[in-house]
Amino acid sequence: MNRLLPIVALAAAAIALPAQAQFAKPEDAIKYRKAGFTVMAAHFGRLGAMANGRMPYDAKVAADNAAVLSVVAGLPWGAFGEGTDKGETRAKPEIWKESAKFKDSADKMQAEMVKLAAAARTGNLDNLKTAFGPAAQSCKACHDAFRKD
Ligand code: ASC
Repeated sequence: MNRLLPIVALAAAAIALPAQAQFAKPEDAIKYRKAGFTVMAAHFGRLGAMANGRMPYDAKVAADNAAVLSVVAGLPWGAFGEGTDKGETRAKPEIWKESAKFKDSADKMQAEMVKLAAAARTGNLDNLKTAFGPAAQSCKACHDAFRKD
């Protein structure tokens, strides 16, 4: 799994790009991107629990969770297409008004998740802790700027 990770990440990036055209309805895209963030929250939460000592550190569990994150982090972005600003969403209009800034934030988060996965693969808890903070910050920065509440 670990040796395949760069290939898996590239594949995820490649399928994420044309994803926008793959949704029949805006609601489907909204549901898809929310699902991606929900999956991320589950896996990121486990890493946070280990980094903060709320869950015993297990190097393999950490590496597996981070590997999932580094792939799923590439998926939601193709689902912010036209017409997906309304409906069951907390997405702010700034996503579409400041799309370059939004893309930078999304890219930053993905880069942090790749770094987190690399840190997790070292099997060292201190490395995981070091990478976790900036990764969490990259989630928060985007939420603060682009998500309601
Ligand atoms: C999580 C989660 C988020 C981020 C964010 C980090 O575990 O669900 O949205 O971390 O709270 O600041």
